[in-house]
Amino acid sequence: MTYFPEVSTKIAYEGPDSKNPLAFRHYNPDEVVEGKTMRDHFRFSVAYWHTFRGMGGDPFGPGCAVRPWEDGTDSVEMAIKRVRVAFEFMEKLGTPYYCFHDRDVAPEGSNLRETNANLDRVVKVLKEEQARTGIKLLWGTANLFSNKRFVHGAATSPNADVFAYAAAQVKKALEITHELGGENYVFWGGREGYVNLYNTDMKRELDHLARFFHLAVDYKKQIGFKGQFLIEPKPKEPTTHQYDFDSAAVVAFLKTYGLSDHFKLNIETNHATLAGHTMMHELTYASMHGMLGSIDANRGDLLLGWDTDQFPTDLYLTTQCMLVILGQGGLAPGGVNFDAKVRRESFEPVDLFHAHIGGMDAFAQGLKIAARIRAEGVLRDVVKQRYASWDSGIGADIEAGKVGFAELESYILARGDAAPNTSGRQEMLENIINRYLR
Ligand code: XUL
Ligand code: CO
Repeated sequence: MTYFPEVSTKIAYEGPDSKNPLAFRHYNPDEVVEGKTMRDHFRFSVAYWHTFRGMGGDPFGPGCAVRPWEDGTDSVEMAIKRVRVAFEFMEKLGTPYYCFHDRDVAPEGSNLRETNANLDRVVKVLKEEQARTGIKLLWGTANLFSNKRFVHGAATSPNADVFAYAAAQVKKALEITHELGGENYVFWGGREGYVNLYNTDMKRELDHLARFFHLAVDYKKQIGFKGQFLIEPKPKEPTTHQYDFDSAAVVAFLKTYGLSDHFKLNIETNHATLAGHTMMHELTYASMHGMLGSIDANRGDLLLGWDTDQFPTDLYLTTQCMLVILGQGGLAPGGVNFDAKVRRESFEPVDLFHAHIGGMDAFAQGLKIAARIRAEGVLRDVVKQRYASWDSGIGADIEAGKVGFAELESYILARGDAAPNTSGRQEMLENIINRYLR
């Protein structure tokens, strides 16, 4: 039985000159760049929710995706069949990982006990398919936002019972992620945030969120789960003020509440742009704190300005991502998860292949470009030179904490003025980057 007859074998690497739209032109899993194979650099992952649950619905109309395997039910039997579809797709595509929310893979029952039983039946099949194909779980997560009980949030709900429900749900999600050998576990804020301060005790909600994370850390230890915990920042949507606004807000939150040793960040491109940042900014901020753990690769449509979750194809973007990722020596145990969906107009199953192939190739090309830039050391040398005044003399004394305001005043009084600045050379540097962009 094949669910994707239009792709008869595994997508192959055919090299940059290939004109075959169902082949990789840059992603060559065994090719070594900076001492590591492309497979290990990226640890590419398919997002179960977009790729196997997304039907292309939008606020103006229902989904119109053609998915011949769907029988229109939300039954456990359909969920199990969908697992087979998913693994056939991922095997043909050659992605070594996938990610899911609990509710993507199995339907809710009429109470938590039934819901968990549904999940257990599907997890058994996920495990079977993982063993059959060697495809692994990059991360699991819990959907704490779709059900109406989460209308006011989950861990930050004003209703303590909802907090308890969310805790029970994450407990189970951690257990199944552990059982499936998941290498990370993600907390995306969902509805953790607020719309109006007239009805919101922000301090109390943030305290509860921190309590929730501490409980998760405790439970992780209790069950011996060794995966990395990740928080995924997002500034808005669905609430006006999402608590995990951006990298800086999340790092500050984690440090404030004594959680920073237990979490890293999962940075998503379209969330970065919604926060008014570039992806490179968000990655750099997390990385400089030693807290860049994984990425959700996608892009927004800057003309629309909401979370459009498109597949990444922009080489500047992927080059910038790879400059930061190479700069910190890689992402493992994290990876590059395509939190991206095909456009509503791209409704055929084969479009799922085109989308992922394009994203993987754009990252592979970005990796090769970034590696060439790094090999020639252009940016490194410019930055080093730009900060040279800190390497000796008064700069080194300031950094070493050897001088205070009085000494600095004497220093400037003796010199009369600060040494002249040098140009930032932004345009020259942008031109240099273009030289590598091929
Ligand atoms: C929402 C989003 C989520 C998380 C996982 O914008 O990115 O899908 O990645 O909950
Ligand atoms: Co995401």
